[in-house]
Amino acid sequence: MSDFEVQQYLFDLQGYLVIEEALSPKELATLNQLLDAQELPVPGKIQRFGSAPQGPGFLNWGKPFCDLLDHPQIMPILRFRLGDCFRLDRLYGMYMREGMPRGGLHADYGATSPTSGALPGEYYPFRDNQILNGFMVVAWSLSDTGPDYGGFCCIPGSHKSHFKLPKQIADASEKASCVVIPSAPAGSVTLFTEALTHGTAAWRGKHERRTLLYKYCVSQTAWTSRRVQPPGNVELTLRQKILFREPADPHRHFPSLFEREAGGGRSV
Ligand SMILES: O=C(O)CCC(=O)C(=O)O
Ligand SMILES: [Fe+2]
Repeated sequence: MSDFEVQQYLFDLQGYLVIEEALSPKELATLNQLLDAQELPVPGKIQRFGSAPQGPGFLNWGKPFCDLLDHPQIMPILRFRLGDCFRLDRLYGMYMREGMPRGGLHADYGATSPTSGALPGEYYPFRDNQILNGFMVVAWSLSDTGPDYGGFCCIPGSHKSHFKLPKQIADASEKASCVVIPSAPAGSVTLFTEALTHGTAAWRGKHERRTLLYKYCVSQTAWTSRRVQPPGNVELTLRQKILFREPADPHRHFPSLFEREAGGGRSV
């Protein structure tokens, strides 16, 4: 079995996947330095920074943030989930300091979602060995997160659940054995489907939590009517530019990200 087959299997099984050492030590250090240079306020009630759509968000903070848009470590997995044509829908960073409380568990698709009236299977359709689920989150860890610290938490396998999240679990997620905080050391990337029931665990780390979240969806779908703007000061590649296009039908009205002309190369 290739690494890719293992990643594919585990992603489908769990609804999320952590790839460690996805960033080189140099990439990681550069991103952290650029973030330090922003001199953001100490994290408090607001846990987010650099959000978009409200302009380009943190993409305006330098090319290294744009290089993550189509980083080679994530493209094959996104392609398996979203097909050849997908867009960047929104992004934000999360930062937390010691003692910050947890957030609520939630899912954007499936039994627990606000749209739980959707027909069974629509939130996670599986056809002809293709899983095209609407939204994927790519979360880059710029500092260590995991069971000893807090951060991203989820209920593995819940993207396929047919039942709504019980209130008992939602009210005390920190005590529920089905909720896990995956270990995602600095430099790793966590990919998850928005159909997964997930949330933010309280932060116990002495160090600051720093995660960059990029959210992608199939080209014909959008979360809001607002769009992430391309950064003003960084020249994007042809392929990166495609990620900013308006929603449209795949292939017919929205180009593939994996054609040679898009700079992706057919084997990516
Ligand atoms: O990483 C986290 O703390 C949770 C993020 C989240 O809820 C999301 O991306 O939808
Ligand atoms: Fe979420």
